[in-house]
Amino acid sequence: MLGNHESIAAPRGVLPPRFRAADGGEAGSVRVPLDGTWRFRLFAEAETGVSPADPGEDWDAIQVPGHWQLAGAPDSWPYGKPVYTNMLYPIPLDPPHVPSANPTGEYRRHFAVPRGWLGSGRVVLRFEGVDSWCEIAVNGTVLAQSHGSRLPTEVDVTDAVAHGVNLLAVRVTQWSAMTYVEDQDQWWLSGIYRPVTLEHHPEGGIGHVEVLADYDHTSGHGTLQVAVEGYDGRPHPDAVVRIAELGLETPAGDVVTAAVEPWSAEVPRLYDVEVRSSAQTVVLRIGFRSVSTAGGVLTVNGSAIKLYGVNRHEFEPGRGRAVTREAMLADVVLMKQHNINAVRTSHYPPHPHFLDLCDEYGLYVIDEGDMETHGFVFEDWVGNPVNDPAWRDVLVDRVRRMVRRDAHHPGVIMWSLGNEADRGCNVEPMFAAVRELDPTRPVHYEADKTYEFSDVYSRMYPDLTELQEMARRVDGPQPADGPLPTAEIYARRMTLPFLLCEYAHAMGNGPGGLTEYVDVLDAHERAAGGFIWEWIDQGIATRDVDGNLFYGYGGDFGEELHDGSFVADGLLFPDRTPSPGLVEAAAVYAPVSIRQRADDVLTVRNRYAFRTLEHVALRWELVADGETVAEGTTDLAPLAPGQAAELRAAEVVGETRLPAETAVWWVLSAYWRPEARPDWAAPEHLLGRGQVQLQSGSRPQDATGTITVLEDGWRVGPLRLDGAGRLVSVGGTQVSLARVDAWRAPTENDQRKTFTSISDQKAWDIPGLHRLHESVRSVSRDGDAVVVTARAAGAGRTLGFGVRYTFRAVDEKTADVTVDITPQGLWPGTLARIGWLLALEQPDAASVDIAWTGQGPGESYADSSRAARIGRWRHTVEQWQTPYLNPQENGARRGVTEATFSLDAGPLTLAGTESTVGGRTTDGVTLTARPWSDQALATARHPNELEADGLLWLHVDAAVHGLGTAALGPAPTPGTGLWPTPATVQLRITAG
Ligand code: IPT
Repeated sequence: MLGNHESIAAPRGVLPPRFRAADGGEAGSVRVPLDGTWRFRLFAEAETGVSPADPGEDWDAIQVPGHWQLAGAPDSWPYGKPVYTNMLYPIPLDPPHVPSANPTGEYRRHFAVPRGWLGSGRVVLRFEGVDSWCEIAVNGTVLAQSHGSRLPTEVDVTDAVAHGVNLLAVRVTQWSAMTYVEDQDQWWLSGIYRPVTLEHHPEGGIGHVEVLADYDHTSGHGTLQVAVEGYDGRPHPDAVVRIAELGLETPAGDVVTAAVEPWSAEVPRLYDVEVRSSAQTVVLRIGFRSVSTAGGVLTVNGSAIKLYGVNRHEFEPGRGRAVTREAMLADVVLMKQHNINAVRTSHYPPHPHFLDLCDEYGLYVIDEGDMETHGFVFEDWVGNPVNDPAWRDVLVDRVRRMVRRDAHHPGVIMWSLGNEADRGCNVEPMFAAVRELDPTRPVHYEADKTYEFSDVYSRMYPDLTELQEMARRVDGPQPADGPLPTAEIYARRMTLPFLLCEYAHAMGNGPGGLTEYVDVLDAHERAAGGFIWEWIDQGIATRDVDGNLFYGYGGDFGEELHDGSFVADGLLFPDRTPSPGLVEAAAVYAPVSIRQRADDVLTVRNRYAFRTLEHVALRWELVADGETVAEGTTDLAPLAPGQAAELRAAEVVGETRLPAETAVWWVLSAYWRPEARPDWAAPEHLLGRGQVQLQSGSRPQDATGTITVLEDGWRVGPLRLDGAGRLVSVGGTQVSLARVDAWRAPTENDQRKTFTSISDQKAWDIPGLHRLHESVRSVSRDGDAVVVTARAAGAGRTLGFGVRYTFRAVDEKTADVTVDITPQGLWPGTLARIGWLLALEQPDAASVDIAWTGQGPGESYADSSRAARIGRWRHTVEQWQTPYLNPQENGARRGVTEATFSLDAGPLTLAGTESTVGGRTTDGVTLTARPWSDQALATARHPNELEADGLLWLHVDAAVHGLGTAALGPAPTPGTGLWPTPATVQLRITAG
């Protein structure tokens, strides 16, 4: 009956798939964990020559669950190293064959069968996940061969075990025929990486439970039908179903109705359902809810919902996909804390405990099948298993196992057949199998562009124009992505709700443009929302030659083929520290939207689908010069879902007078009322925030101090210029470089060509912005000012900037500087920044303190600025650095009106700042400070390679280019990109 790891066959010797009750959900000791230390030996080929009867007494010890490649991480790599490829297969494309050199792990452990299990019912081994193919033997007899790395396997071992000690032997190959259908964008990691349990299936026990818990929003009634199977797969003859809380008790299979509270991600109301037979009791936590796509709108409980989602791979930097419960809980809590309400389990069913948490905390889930064949794209999909009948049973088996395992979870609102596997003859039977097992949930499949086998029209990474068209159902007669086979297919597609299963590629510094995307999704009923790609950077903890820890990506482990840092594209850093991108996502996804409507008006909108804003407290602040000078709470009518109210500053702040002559902002923040606040939310958890500037700061008095002519230059307040007009010192601090700048260390988004133009990096390379030189043309005295004119251009190039510096003294310690910059010539594209660059001599620049006023506290960019708010902040230069796994531009602070740096020579203050770009003047500048140059930042491959160079590098910019998501998606939109245009930076410098 058995084959081998190259067989294209569904698993053999295994039990039919069944549901998974949460831990503790099955009464009595029916599960014994077999996790812990096992014996292990790694072989070079699948035919290891080791008998399954060999107990491996003198082999190595290894921890199960775990991947063998990470057994010693981050310090040693005793069993090979991880390999990262995105679409590419790391083996020749030759299905079902794999290389003979095929790392294969032999696992051994002993186990005892608990007293009382033998002689009544069955004894079963359960594996939650083994990557990629395994052969399972007990006491020397091979019982099963299985695969489906992210799916469970159960084997009946009753007839093979005895009282006393039994030997379990598992052979696991890294490569198998199944590798061809598991080509997800992630690390190739092998082994028994999810838990293993020994279980008892008592005679007459509960084998499988199917829950139908529907909710009728018109009547407020729930309908419950719980179908129960015995372990033999047949309807259970005498199972009883009870919900104590509702006073319900009924034979299994019967339909009962009762007035209930519905489940939603907003209010995740669960009920305990007890399923009892004479032999066994199982408790499930269920939720009453309905899902529908009728009318082309995705609804839950009758209301249109928006999925403010993320794509989640399972990942821990030292453990790969062998994730702990703590990490699963951390993910769910972090999602809730960042206003995320949905998760696509990209691209496979997760550890089942994750779904228990989604039910409990309230997250909508698209549960995705374990199938991706992306690497066939390089062969124009020739040979794709999805279009080969030989693979049909394998692929149908996979979706059946997912649905059977997970269908009782209220959080799961949609099934997905898999990812990036194109179309073909096996899609229909997969779709039909899901539909047959569960007619209640919509099915998602993005990769077949006819969407014949999908209940939603799902897309990845379209640009805004296309998104707008799709959201409005006005795609032209033929869609942009190629003609569809028939008019009927096209017409049907138009009737489906629309969603973005991936968008806003969060690689490196980004995503930019989230607000623009979500505004379109919010504005159109057809749009069911979207899922940011992706949740967490999959950087693997490793060490450099000096023993410093860093997070490795593709290419750091000696792979012959790899896809570099494409694996580091999450909203969380590998250690689960939120990146600025996640902080921004929290602001954009906030359930209470607070946006500027007019100069002094904010609109508050309830974005919940079900809740009023009764649980929300609104707090206002008046912020003058960064300092909160008045604050209070304001009452708001409990807006119904979708409703909005306009608030005018004067009405909210009442009698409070605006302080004179300073910049004044009105900030409005929404928090949980204490009595309504759930456990996962901290008191300061923001449900929404908005701000408007009510008053501009007044310009500082004109500088009237005198300048001193020296033998070899000029003294202007604290500034020293040499005879050639170069700034050589500020107070007691030497200036190593001062010139205009227009470049940045390219982000990964900057590096990619967008769909329509050259990459930004290329647009900056052509004029040589990364090697600007400034040549002074004139130095002169103009009344009380020293005026220096210059031209800056890239070595080897002609394009450049006309520059005019005006220096004026205020007094001994203070001077005003105006830098006027005029791009000259015809430019190929954008600029990275436009402003003044200073490199100041300052040992240990990282620990310099910065006290500043502006939009903070974190970094922000023109198209990623919703999370920033006006305030007065304090950081070190080090804290201004964001350690993207692949170093690149980071750390910009916008709207900075004042900043004081604690230099060795005394405090240095930049104040009275103002920027003019394209004729428009605003308060403040964009400020960036680093202990290394942009060149060093661009050259480093990992943050641990960056070394302070004894200088404090300061960018004082009039503007900085937005971020966009061109690594996979559009570049910054015209409103947030920086195109060559005259700019002025104005600042007052005080030293001492
Ligand atoms: C898309 C994949 O679905 C996802 O797994 C990931 O690889 C992402 O790209 C890139 O980070 S597919 C792409 C061709 C649109």
